[in-house]
Amino acid sequence: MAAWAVGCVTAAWVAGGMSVPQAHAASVTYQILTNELKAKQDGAEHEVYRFDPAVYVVNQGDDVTLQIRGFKGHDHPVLLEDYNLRTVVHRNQVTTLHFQASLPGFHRLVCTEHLDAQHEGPMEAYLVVIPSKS
Ligand SMILES: [Cu+2]
Repeated sequence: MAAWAVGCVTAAWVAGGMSVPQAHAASVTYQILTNELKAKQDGAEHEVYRFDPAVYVVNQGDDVTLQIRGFKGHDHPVLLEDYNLRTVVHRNQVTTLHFQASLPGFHRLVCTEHLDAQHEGPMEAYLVVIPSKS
């Protein structure tokens, strides 16, 4: 039930974002935390790092700022694939990725140190750039 409710909220939010007029580029800022989840499995403690939130929807041409606060973990080297933007997020610091959303489509933001389950990940997020109508 909880997962269903979250899915509905996300879907409604994404649908709402797609109805935003696209005549003018906007400045969009997302505030993001590096988060950590822990669970016991088979008697052992496991950790996974995450971006929170992890979905960023913008319109093509928007001026986008991702402010990533290092909250859990030490250093997180991050890469916004396709845009080829890299930086390192440090604990207790806010690191900014600033760019124009020129490439439409679906793009991953990954931490290159926590890429998969073997490396306390996957620590990845998703930038969705809605194509302009022109
Ligand atoms: Cu990381």
